Amino acid sequence: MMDEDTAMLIRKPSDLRYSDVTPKQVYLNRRRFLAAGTAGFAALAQAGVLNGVQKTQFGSDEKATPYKILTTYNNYYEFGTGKDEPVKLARNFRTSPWTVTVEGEVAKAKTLDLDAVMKVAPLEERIYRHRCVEGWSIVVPWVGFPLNALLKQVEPTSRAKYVAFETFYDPRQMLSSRQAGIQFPYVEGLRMDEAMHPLTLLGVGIYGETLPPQNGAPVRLVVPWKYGFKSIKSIVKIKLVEKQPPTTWNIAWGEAYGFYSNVNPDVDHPNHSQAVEERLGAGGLLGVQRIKTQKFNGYGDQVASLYTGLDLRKNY
Ligand SMILES: Nc1nc2c(c(=O)[nH]1)N[C@H]1C(S)=C(S)[C@@H](COP(=O)(O)O)O[C@H]1N2
Ligand SMILES: [Mo]
Repeated sequence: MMDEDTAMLIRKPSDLRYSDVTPKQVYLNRRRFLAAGTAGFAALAQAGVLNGVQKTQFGSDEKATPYKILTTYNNYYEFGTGKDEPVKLARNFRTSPWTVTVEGEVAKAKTLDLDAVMKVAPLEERIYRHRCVEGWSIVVPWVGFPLNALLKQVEPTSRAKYVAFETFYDPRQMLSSRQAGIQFPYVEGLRMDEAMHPLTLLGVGIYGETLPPQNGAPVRLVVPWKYGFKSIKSIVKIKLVEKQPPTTWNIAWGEAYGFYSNVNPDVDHPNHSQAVEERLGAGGLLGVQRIKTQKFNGYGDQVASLYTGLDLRKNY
């Protein structure tokens, strides 16, 4: 855990030069600032709200987990190893300016700023189940677009077999690897066909607003049929590669965290049964509901064919 000195380093004084899109908390702070008559930032009045989001039918029958739970119970080790820490320690995380570089086995490598990321494809709402390997689950109304829209833009070469992702890392704003117990920058990977699958999203918001820092602002991966740790937050680099890339949790504990990490109730984690899960906020006020975990987190009809002929016990 963190001592006070570390916390001081991480909590930078709030900086009012954020550009156009601003996480809700910053926006609200600024509103209070405005109300106090300190300075004029009227142009930022719409910050936080994402306009023109296409409502889809996707998952609309699911009951979304309340915003309060999604934004106060988080795994984001760069900002603390406790679920309640990221909301506090990521509060002043600087996510503007931001760029995402897409490179490697592509004909047209490019670096996009956040405005360009937002214009890759129309923003859609997708309500997805999310299952953490630790045994809790949530239902998230994401805003984002299929990752394949971005990958097609850079024109993958025939050698592109995997996609490697990397999270931003700044030791002045984040924990050290030693403090967190995992290697930074956080890295993840997908097989090319998984990355191109229409369910796989680049997420830029929840509940119609930009991502709060603790949820992986400004842009993160969302892979709903895999355990939560595959959905890497605050992405700065996407590299198309020939060989299966290393992944942070696999490096930390290989027997527990495989490359595939498809949700599978038949294959247990050494410390956690994967047969059941606790759905947060579904059992009344702050309560949880114990439910059976579904293979591929219930998305098997759409993704099982990706794994035909693959031993999912060996390739956990
Ligand atoms: N960079 C980074 N990405 C990360 C993590 C992390 O610690 N660092 N935690 C993962 C885990 S274990 C989960 S369950 C989800 C949690 O996402 P949420 O906080 O939006 O629910 O983020 C994933 N992405
Ligand atoms: Mo997780």
